[in-house]
Amino acid sequence: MFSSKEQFKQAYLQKLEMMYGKRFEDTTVSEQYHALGQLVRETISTNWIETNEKYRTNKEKQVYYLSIEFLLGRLLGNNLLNLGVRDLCEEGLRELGIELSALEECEIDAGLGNGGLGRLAACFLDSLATLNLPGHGFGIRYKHGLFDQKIVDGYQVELPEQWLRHGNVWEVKRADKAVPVNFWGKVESYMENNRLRFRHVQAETISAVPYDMPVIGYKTSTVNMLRLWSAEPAPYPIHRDVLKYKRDTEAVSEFLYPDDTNDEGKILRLKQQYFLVAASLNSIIQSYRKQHHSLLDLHHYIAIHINDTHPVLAIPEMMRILIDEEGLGWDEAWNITTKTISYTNHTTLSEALEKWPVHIFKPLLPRIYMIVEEINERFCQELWDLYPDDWERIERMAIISHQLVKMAHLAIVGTHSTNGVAKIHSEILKHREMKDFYEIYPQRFNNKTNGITHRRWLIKANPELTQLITDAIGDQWVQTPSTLTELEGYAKDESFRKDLQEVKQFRKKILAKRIKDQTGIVVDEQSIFDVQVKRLHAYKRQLLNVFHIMYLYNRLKEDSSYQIHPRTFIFGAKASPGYYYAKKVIKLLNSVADKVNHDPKVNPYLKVVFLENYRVSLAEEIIPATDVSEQISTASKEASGTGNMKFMMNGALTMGTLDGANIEIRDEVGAENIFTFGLTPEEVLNYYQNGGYRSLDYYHHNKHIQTILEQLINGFFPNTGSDFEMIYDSLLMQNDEFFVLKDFSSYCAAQAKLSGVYENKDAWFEKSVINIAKSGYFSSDRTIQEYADNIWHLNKVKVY
Ligand code: 26Q
Repeated sequence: MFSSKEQFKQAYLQKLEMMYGKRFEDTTVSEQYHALGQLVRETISTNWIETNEKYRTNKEKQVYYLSIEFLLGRLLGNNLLNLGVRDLCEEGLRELGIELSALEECEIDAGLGNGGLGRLAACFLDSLATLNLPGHGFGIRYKHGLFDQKIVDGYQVELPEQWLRHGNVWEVKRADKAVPVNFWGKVESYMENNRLRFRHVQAETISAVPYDMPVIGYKTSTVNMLRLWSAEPAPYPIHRDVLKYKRDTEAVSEFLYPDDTNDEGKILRLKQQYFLVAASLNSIIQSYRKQHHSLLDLHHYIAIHINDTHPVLAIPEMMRILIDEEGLGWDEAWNITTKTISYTNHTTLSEALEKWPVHIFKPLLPRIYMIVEEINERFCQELWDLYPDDWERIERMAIISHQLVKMAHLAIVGTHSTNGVAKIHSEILKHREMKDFYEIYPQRFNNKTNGITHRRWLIKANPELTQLITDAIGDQWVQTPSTLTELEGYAKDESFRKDLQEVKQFRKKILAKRIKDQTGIVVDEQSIFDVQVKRLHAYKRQLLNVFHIMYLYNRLKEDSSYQIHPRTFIFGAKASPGYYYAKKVIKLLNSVADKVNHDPKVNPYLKVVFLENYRVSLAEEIIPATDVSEQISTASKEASGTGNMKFMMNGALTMGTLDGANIEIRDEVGAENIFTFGLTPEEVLNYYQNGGYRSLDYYHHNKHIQTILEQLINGFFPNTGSDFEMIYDSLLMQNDEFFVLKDFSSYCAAQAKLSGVYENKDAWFEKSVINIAKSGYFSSDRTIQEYADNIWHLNKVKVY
């Protein structure tokens, strides 16, 4: 890397002038950003090559993490941090009159994901490289990431995202490594050496072109790879309508699909999934073949992980390659495939489990469909042997039934490991959602509680807190985040708590400025910053949060002696464009904000802010400034949550239900250092199973609820017409599927308790210290080490 500041400055100036053919003084900030990015990428290329060489010559086992999403965010700041040259560059640039932060702001987030699942994939890449584990990501190079959100008159408007408009300095196109991917056509059978064989003919072939990005470990020479595939026309298209072919081809990697569980069965999405899988497997097996003679022990050298069911076609695709192209028999191929591939489940919401109609699947992927049918038939035969005559069970568990292909069933049957993402979630999988499968494959099921990279979410996002921690306990926690527990001793240290309070205050000031600049709203920096930022979903219950705000508003209005500690409620949330209900909740959030922010009577106590276009880079500003982290999903519905961990690590206290990883957070910090409320997962599941909840009762017996619900429809919010009728109906006519009314009182009580604690800063910051001290467990380094040890069986590889 750069040996000194002077050497860096010299290299940087040279790069800048060479790239743009003008004098440094005449370059724009954007050019300065691109030059720095390129310089960094070139500087690590030796390590990148060496890492690859090492893996290849030592025949190290490698894992390939297949994911339809990688929510990377910005890369410059993180890469400099991981290379250990951030400070040096910052100082060097400053001497040239350049602020590093201004260059960082030039970078557009790589927003190739919807939320948790995509961000988890990004954190995992960071941990793999940092732990010197041979692991690479495979994904799609969408031309447009998740839509940009604007709020107009309180309504969400979506604009196409354009992260590539100024190019991407971190990628290298490898046109020579393009691979073909086949769709449509038909399957022919033929005899060869007395064996029945199959080939896919008359297919439409498109080309998958890889763009590779380096994944740089923290203070290590390891540089792994993220390979993103772009769909391009094949070199010699034989087509009647070449223009249509080009358009259809490019459409495959044009857009990231927004997470929309109601909007099933889009053919282009299935095309994307197979495109990712076919391109990745082709490339993995090609490079394996260069080193090894036999495919029979492939699983000793390669692990393939599928991030949810989106890449589940890796199973039949691998079977196809082994059987049709390599000439293996079914049983040999099945043995290798199941021993190579493993699967993570991220949801138990049954409506979110992927199912593809046969009439879409079969014509698009005829050979793959045949293989899935064969897998299904063999599986059903096994079930028949185990449970003779139990038709009901076999129908329930089949991979294909009622003309639908059930992707989660294929994933469990075709892999050696199925894991959930938090303890409670893994238990629900075993004992409820996937109970039948657990009964026949108990050894396949396991838990890997999610984690987050403390490098981006603490060291980079919150340098002030990082310094404070290091001043107190030294810096070994940076390499070994579990040692953050040494901070526990400082919970009772008054001067440490004071310093922590100052850091929080400083970060709140920065966020307050951002809020002012973006929305014009002036917030009280002494108020409690109460934050809920995440995708908008009914089960995440942003609605419960809004109702609490309306409750406070109503009480302040009706009773002038009612006093509360001032609070600023901050929201960020994107709704899937077709998710009508979620969009109404966004409108409601903005209507409440309007009402509250313009009412002088409640204004000293309440402010509501909706920050538009929530994304990774905005999260990095919000999270360090947060006092209260809202994690209030209906118990049993949020598989894990990972935002909860980011907030905790930055000293926020959690207001949460006993759901997902909140439960493990409580177990770590102790019940006195978290605010919990509401139904337990067991209670929720029991209500679903046995009934017994009547939302109308809560409406009739609670006057606060009554007032709030009436306000939705009685003109209380000007110019909203019938906007909120759907919300009203979902609560009263459809019996409140997510128990908003049921949990309301318990939520308000927990919030009142929290307010009380905040009055006593000593008590509050004591809890805050404990939260930071116990957050080390939630580092993705711990999670990834568990995957490496128990699922992938990978060894660390030191490059130098
Ligand atoms: C489905 C159909 C059509 C188009 C898109 C989709 C789609 C896309 C993305 C469905 C789901 C997703 C993403 C799901 C997700 O982010 N799940 C979250 O994963 C986190 C990481 O494990 C958990 O912490 C969260 O609890 C879980 O909700």
